[in-house]
Amino acid sequence: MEKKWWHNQVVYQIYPRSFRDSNGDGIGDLNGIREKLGYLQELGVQIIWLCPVYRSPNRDNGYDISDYYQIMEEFGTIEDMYALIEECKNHDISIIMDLVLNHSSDMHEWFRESRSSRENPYRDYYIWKDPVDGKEPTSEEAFFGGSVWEWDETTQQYYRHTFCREQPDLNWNNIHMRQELYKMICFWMEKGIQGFRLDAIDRIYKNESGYLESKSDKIHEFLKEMNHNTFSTASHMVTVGEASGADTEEARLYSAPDRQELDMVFQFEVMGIDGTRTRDFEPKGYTLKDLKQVMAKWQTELGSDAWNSLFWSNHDYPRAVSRFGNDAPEYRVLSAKMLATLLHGMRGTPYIYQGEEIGMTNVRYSDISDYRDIETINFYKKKKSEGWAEEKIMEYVRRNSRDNARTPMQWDDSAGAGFSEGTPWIGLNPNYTEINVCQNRQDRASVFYHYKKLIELRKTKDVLVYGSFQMEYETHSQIFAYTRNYEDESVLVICNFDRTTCSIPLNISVDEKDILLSNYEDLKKEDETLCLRPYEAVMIQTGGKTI
Ligand code: TEU
Ligand code: CA
Repeated sequence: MEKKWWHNQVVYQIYPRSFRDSNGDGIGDLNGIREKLGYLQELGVQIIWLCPVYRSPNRDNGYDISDYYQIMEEFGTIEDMYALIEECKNHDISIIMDLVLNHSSDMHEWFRESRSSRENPYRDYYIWKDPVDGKEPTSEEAFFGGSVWEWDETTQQYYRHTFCREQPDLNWNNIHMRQELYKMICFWMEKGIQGFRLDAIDRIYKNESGYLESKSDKIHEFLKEMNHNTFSTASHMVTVGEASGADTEEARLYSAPDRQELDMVFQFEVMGIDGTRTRDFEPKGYTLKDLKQVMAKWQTELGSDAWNSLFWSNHDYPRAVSRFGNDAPEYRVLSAKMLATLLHGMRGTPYIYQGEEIGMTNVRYSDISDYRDIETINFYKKKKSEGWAEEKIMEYVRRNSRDNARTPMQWDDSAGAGFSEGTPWIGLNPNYTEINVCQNRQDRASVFYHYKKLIELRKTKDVLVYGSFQMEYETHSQIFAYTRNYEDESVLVICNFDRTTCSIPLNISVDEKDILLSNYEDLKKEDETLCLRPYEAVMIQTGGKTI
């Protein structure tokens, strides 16, 4: 396969609102990100993905854009953005921007025009429909609650919004609308942006009846057209599409290089495995075997010509260590390192969500008024109206809320956690006094140094990047292990997903110097048995020998 500059790197995802506030108004900003580039460079990060920083009324924290060419006032100015782009170059860091192309804000000029009259030239930039049998044209439910159709009194039609009502869906069937988007993408490319993350890209196509078709050839047609008009006009671009429901075959259609659409997709098969944020936030039981099966499938079925994106969390999901590891004080560091080892040893490009590299956890706010996320608040209101008990709703909220990932980055143990000198827009996780960057940097055994080592390893060991993937101990219920093979190199990754100790047969001799990385100080091995302690993770170079 043709090697690409981003194959052996990681992407660090920044949620600007919660990263670093440089002027004390409680809201993270662009100058705050600029201040912290040295930190990211020390970690070994060479690509950052910025969640939306465009002008926005913030109904959905920047995912509702009112001007694609301007910066959100709270985040700074366009000059601050240029300064950030410049400073990133000095730190050898490329920037990926978020592209929200399924919808705009209802405050966008196009939508204001569009809703003003049926004859307006911008009318067709959005999806307007007459009632069908006196009702909404389709019965689809919006992501953040209610129907996807909103009645407009002035022009006596419905407009469609897949997310909240202030996020009207753009009409991709209109070529002029598409061309406006391509022009905007080229604008940012000319400014020095080296990649894009395409928000909800599997939702852009709506058919004649206004119904969303997430598996349509049309999406691929549009992406080819976009690629041709934008990304492919420069050589150094990297793109990742959010296609949450994609299966391996669709992911290949999006990301196989010869198709010239995108470089990678985010698929959410692991994200939904326990029912988090699926319908009514209803929890779903799953076992480690289920998780193994899903992850192994993506490793092997994507084929040798397409590329995976690897992630345990993002700004839309609870914290990885609280969800897939164990955030109890005695296991937090161990399990955070274990999860990192498992993921970064796999084939694909790993994404690190801010704070993950220091082992940040979910938050447990006591009251609904502490939450900021529109999805969480709408869920609360809905369940209240259905008569659910307060404590039950709050239990669901705490487990599912996107705000778990959106609490401010914990830099140090000072009053504002080093995030802000003012009052943060959303409450700090009280554990910032123990879990923070400063503490992590002082401790050579911290989660931070473990991530740093993993990032380094992927840059030096081709086997971790291009090696084939082979499951080991496949049916084991608490061990997740695999081998990577490339030319005459082999690496074995073994992770214990449980807090109990367990032994497995290992019939190769392992020397201290073969251990590339571990979250314990030594290896506990007796004859041909390897004893794995709680959440133990070890990456061993086996030099072509199989176990
Ligand atoms: O998320 C899209 C989205 O809602 C799905 O991926 C969803 O998370 C998944 O299908 C779960 O069922 C993006 C952004 O990441 C999110 O923050 C925005 O709120 C949303 O788009 C709207 O722009
Ligand atoms: Ca600020």
